[in-house]
This record gives sequence, structure tokens and C-alpha cells, in this order.
Amino acid sequence: MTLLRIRTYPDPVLRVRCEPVAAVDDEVRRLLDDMLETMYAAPGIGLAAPQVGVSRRLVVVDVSEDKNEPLQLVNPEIIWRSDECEVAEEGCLSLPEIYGEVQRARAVRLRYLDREGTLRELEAEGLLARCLQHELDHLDGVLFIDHLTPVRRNLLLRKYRKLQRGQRAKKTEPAGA
Ligand code: GNR
Ligand code: NI
Repeated sequence: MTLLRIRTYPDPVLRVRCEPVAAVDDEVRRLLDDMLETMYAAPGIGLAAPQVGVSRRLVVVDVSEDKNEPLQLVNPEIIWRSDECEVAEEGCLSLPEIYGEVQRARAVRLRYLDREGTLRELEAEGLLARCLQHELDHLDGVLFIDHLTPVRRNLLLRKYRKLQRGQRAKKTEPAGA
């Protein structure tokens, strides 16, 4: 298995609308496994293909405490969302170190293909529902900051750019400087 490089904002690949996967073959299974390994290593509770530079409709998730309940979803679609909403804080591996409160449906029902290409459905609530909605957004080029008010979004993006400048300076600084 291979660790993949996680793309961060403002990488344009994060804004592309992903293409459905035509067939769940060995290449797709390998990518799903590499995505899962990359997600666990990050660490994160979910990862969508565009975050590793691939514009295809693939998502991996594991919200379990012991990191032993992986889900690998091909062409996932939300087929029902609860009218009831919930607000909770979200982060994103593609926007490191910034967090914002996002309103989402409390529960969702999904249809997807599993790694064998079998059509399945899944109903989720709580953190899993939140994570799945966050990941499915990625497949349409949507980031959690897009759900915030413009004022809040601009505040977070200013903070993000400032943090990124600090990170870059650290990386390029000669040792001991
Ligand atoms: O690791 C992650 N944590 C998280 C927390 C709250 C809501 C959504 C997420 S997903 C995020 C990983 C990520 O960026 N997935 O796209
Ligand atoms: Ni994300």
C-alpha cells in the first residue's frame, strides 16, 4: 500500500466535479485501499478522492474509536436527508488547522457501490452522517468553508493563509537559521 499526497486549498483539483467510476476493478480497489491508509495516517475520519488529486467519485470513512470500521464507497449518492439539521464543528485535511461550525442534515441515507461493485444502501446519523455529507461535497468540488457566511469564511481564509505562510517559511528555512 502507498501513502498518497494530500492536496490542500487552494489546489484547483479540490474544485473539480468528479466523474463517476465506470467499473469497480482492481485499480479502483487499490486506490480505495491507498486512500484508507492515507486517511488513517493523516489522521482523519474521512477522505475523498479529489483530496489525493483524483477526480473520481470515491470516498473512504472510518468514524469508529478503534479505527476498525472502514467504509469504502464508490459513486455514493444521498437518496434521503432528514429535515432536521444539526450544527457542529468541522475540519478538513485539505484546510489544515482551521475549523468552522457547519449546519448539515442530522441523518442521511446513501446509495453506493462497495469494493465488490455491489449496490448497497446505508443510513447514518451523528458523526458518520456529518462526515459522509462532508466527503460527498468534496466529490462536487465543495469545501466546508463554502457553507459558512462570507464574513466567517473570509476570516477563516485569512487565518489559513497566515498559517500557510508560517508553514512554508519553516519548510524552506535552512537548518539552524
Ligand atoms: O478528519 C476529518 N474530520 C472531520 C471532522 C468533522 C467533520 C468532517 C470531518 S472530515 C475530516 C477529513 C476530511 O477532510 N475529509 O474530507
Ligand atoms: Ni475534507
